[in-house]
Amino acid sequence: MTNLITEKFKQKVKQPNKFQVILLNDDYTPMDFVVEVLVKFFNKMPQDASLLMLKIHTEGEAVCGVYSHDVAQTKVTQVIEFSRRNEQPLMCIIRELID
Ligand code: TYC
Repeated sequence: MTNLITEKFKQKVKQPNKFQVILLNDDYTPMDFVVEVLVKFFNKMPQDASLLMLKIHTEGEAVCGVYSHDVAQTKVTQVIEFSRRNEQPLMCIIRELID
């Protein structure tokens, strides 16, 4: 009975949506620069960053991290600003994770 009442009045807690931050391959950005971005903005270890960079290079894209919308948007802005300041065309996008 107690359980029934608890169930009936239990608040529905909605989990916040998650967003993948994805780096895209291009023909121009140096591999070392992409590794630097992965270490600097996605907190990857250099060895993991190298493997992830190669995955993007061969497959066209890869997920670099999953975050709340705010954090994901900030990562995209930081990566694109840093790339343009260094005259690189590297592209970074957000994709919403559907559950
Ligand atoms: N394809 C690039 C090159 O051959 C390297 C690269 C990897 C560029 C990943 C972008 O997101 C990227 N120099």
